[in-house]
Amino acid sequence: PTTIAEPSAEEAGIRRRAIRVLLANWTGAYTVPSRTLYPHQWSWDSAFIAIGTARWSPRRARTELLTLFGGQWRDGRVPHIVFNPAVPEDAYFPGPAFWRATAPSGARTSGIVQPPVHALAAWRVHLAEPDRAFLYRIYPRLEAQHRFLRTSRRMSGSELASIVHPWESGMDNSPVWDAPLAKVPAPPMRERRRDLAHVAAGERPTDRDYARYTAIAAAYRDAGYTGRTDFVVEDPLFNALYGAAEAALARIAAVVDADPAPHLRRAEEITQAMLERLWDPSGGIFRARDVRTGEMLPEDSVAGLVPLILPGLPADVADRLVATAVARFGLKDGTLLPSYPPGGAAFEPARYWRGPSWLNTSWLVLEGLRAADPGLAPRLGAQLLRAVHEAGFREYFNPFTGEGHGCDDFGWSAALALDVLA
Ligand code: 9YW
Repeated sequence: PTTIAEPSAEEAGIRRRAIRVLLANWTGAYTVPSRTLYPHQWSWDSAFIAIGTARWSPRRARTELLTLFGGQWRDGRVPHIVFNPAVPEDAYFPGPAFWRATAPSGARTSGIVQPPVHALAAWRVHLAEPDRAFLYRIYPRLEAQHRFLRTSRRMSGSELASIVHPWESGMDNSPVWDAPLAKVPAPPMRERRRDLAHVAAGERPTDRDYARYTAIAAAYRDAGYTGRTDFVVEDPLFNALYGAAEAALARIAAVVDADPAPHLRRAEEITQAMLERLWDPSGGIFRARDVRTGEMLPEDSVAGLVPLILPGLPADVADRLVATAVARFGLKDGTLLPSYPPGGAAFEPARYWRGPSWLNTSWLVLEGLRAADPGLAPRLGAQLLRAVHEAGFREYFNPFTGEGHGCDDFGWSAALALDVLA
C-alpha cells in the first residue's frame, strides 16, 4: 500500500490562510491581486491565481480565466488590466479614463499586455480537474492571444515577441530597464499616484519611473495601441512563458481535436530564437535585447533564469542557468531567490523589482528546476513556504531576512504557495 504523507501543522496552517486570502480577494468572477493596491483584474496575476486556485476549487479557477478572456480585444490581445466598473476611477492610477479602451464585451481595459502564462495556467487547471468543455471554450481565445503576439509583436524579425512598455514585462522597475528608459523623454507627471496611499515610497518605483511609464503608455494609446514605442525590448521571461505556453497549447489542442503540430513547431522556434538572440554564454544567463538599438541590455535579473521552463532547452544551457542561480542569486544559501542579483550595483532589498523576492518568479524557476535539478527544486519550494509562513502573503520579501514588503494578502503569493503545497 502507498502511504500518503500527512501535511505538517505548519503546512495545514499555510493552506488554510492561503485559501482565506483567495476567498477575501474573490469578487464573484475573478480574484483581485490586492483589495487595497490593485482593485481590478490583472492578466498574469489571474493566470498564477488560477494555477493555485485549481488546487482547491477548479471551478473558480476556470471562471477566473474565462472572466479575464472576457476582456480580450478583437485583435486577440489580452489587456493587462480589466477594470471593475464598480470601483471609483481614483482608486488606481492609471485607471480607465487614462487608457480609454473598451473591449468588444463592453469591459473597460488597459491597452498593453503582460507575460503570456495563460495557456500554461489553463492546462494546469485542466490537470487539476479534467474538463474538456472548459478547454473547448478557452482554446480559441488562447490561440487568438498568441496570434496577436505573433502578428503584432514580432518586431525584430525573429520569432520572439517584443514588449513595448516596462509594465508588459511584469517587472516594472527592474534595473534591466534603466538603460532603455533613460532615453525616454518624460515631462514631470501631473497625475496623482494612488499606490503611495497604500505602500511606503521606498518600496515602490520612483516618481521619475512613473513619469516615463505614463509617457510611454500615453504615446502608445495616442497611436491607437499599435506600432512601436520609445521602449521596444525582447525580454527573456516574457518569451520563455511564450514558448512554454505554446507547448501547453499543443497539449490542449490534442484534447480539443485540434492539431498540436503548429504549436510544437512554434515552441521549438521560440526556444531556438531565445538561444540565438538572448542567451549570453559568457554570463550563463539570458538577457533582454533592445530592439531599437539591436544591443543586449547590460543588466540582468531573475527573468534571465526563467527560461529554465522552456521546452527543449539544451541540457548544457540548463546546467549553466542552475550554476548562475547558485553563484549569483544565492539559490543554495537557504535564502529566497532575489529579483536582481545582490552583487549588482542597483540592488535594493526592499524596492519592488530591484532586489526583493517575488513568489511568481521563484515559482517559475522552481518549475524549471523540477527537470533541470530535481535535488534543488524542493529546497526552493521549502524556502518559498517558509517566507509566507513567517511574513504572511506579502507582495515581495527581503531575500536575506524574509521580511515582507509591499501589500499584504497578495493574490498570487497565496495561490502559488497552495500550488507548492499540493
Ligand atoms: C503597478 C498586479 C501588478 C503585477 C505586476 C506588478 C504590479 C502594477 O502589480 O504592477 O501598479 O505597479 O509589477 O507584475 O501584475 O499585481
